[in-house]
Amino acid sequence: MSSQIDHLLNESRRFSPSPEFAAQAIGTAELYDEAKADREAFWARQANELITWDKSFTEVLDWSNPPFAKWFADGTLNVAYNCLDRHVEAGNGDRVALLFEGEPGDSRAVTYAELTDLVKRAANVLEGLGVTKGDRVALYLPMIPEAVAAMLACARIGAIHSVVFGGFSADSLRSRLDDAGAKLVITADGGYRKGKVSALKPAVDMALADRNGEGEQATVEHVLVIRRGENEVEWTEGRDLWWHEEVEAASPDHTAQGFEAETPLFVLYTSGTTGKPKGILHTSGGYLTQAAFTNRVVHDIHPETDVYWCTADIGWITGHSYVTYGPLANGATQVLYEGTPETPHPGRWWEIVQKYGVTVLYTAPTAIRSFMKQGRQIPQEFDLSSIRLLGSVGEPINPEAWVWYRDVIGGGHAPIVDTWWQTETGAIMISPLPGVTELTPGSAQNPIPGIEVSIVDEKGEEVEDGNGGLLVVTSPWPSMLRGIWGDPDRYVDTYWRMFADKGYYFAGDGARKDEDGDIWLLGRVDDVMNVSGHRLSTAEIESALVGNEAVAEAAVVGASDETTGQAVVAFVIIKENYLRAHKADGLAQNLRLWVGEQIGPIARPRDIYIVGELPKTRSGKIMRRLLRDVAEGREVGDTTTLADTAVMSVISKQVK
Ligand code: 7RM
Repeated sequence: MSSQIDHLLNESRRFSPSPEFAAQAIGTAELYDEAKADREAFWARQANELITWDKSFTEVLDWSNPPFAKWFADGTLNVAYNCLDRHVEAGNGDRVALLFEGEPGDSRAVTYAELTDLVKRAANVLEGLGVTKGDRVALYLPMIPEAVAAMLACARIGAIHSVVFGGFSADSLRSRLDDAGAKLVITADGGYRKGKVSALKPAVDMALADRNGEGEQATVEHVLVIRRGENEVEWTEGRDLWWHEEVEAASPDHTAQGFEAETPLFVLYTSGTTGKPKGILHTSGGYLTQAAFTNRVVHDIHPETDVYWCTADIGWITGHSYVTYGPLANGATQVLYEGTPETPHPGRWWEIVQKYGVTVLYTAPTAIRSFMKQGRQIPQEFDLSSIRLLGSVGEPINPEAWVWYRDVIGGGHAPIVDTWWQTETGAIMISPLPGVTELTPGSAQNPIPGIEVSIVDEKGEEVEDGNGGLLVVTSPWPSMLRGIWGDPDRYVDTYWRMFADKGYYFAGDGARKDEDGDIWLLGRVDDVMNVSGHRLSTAEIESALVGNEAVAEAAVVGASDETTGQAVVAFVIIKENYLRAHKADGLAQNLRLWVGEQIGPIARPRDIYIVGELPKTRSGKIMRRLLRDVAEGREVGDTTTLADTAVMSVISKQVK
């Protein structure tokens, strides 16, 4: 099997930062040179300048026992102090940390002083419940300020939080609680989603109920319940406590203690290919350094003037690094929105941008494509002129969506940073620097200063520029995962076994470097299709499909085929305005021909299914595995991590 992935699409548009943007940008070209000259010294400088250490570190990186890295190991710090108290001590207590916007329209500004007070009280509550350093605390919460406070309260006392997406079922929650051995759960009565209160507490109750005498008793001792939805809740006396009662009664004084830099900060579960979720472990000093650094230089955060908005849920790594830790370590002011983009009207996000004067917006391609599907007239009803920088994360952003994002949301001038990274990498790894890089739509472009990657074949040899291969990280980085909770062998096997002799981290993604040295992400290697011996990436064919005026979203998979080995099967969603103006007759055939013209006959889908929805995770990633089941006529596999578990039966019906 060859790991080469054929390259099909070319993009020639380029966008330079304006001189005004470049002049004020925090990340400069010198950072690349500095990091190249001495990588460890570069990260040491970032760690010293961005973080307040209780005790300074003397050693930068300990890589004596790979792949188990230690960064800044003899230094001590308190992560919550870095995100809160020090800003208050510096005289910025009145600066707004969180501009909270509830879905029903309630809003609340929380200053750094107020958030610090809340976190100190919450830390006292947790300690009062017997939670201490190293204990695991599960958070199952809506996007409200208390969720951020709960994460920081854990960090403050050295407890390890594990955030579980509010949309996950009781079963998924239970398996994560069991795997982590959580001592405490922090949840809410509910949160607002799509115009109504979506209850959370019943799922916690179910997750904690002894399952049919199966015996295994959960480790959870208490459940702290935040009041948000005014929902009736069932109460287990002795176990359940109201957050607001405990917090109000708690002392507002709490001294942050310094912990060693390698103190675990959180475990975040991501579904592995084998089904059993992996608890990705991150620690404190290195993680906070890279989260803060990237938020500063990639999102170009000027804490005094910017109003930043990362739309990610805290149940996703993006919410950890770019809602909670990075921006708060930098003392930024940010929007926190509870609800869904279309509630109560399709312009809700743009109304929020206008209301708060958002300057930097960071979101996912799936959201951008869904706004494209509805048409530009919706955002155009709002004043988006405050926006000066846009970011994208989570999936390849196809050039058409990139250009739409820049034109319609970014006023035709905002740079876009397409940021590649993973739960495992903890922070951004590949991205333009917005004041430096000449932008290429669709490409994440270059590793950030201090990060080294390569694109290799299955032997670990670098492939020639222009060819597709496997993306690897070739040297350890500060925010790298430190392991899989409770399973060190799986950590080594999953990420380091493939290129053990070279010591490379294998990311699981395909990528290609073009003649300009820009990196193009091609999708998960597991999703690569082999058609008559040609290895085709999902990203390029999907990009070609959404490049057609009729198509809003597309997902392609390889389905077994008697003559070609595998055949390309595409699932597409048609734009609403296209459907209003045209008949859909013959559209599938036209799209097959279109793909053939755009990238060549080899990529022409055998089947194109027009569907109303695609199966996505809560963070917006397409679950191609499920579409492969449909394309090959199998029963659809495990759907528990889907945002909307009903979509697969709808798609199966549409395909039949
Ligand atoms: C941050 C996050 C990780 C996977 C990763 C890729 C894909 C993420 C991009 C991207 C192309 C991007 N963490 N991915 N960002 N692909 N361009 N800018 O998403 O753990 O949830 O997912 O997401 O496949 O391996 S994650």
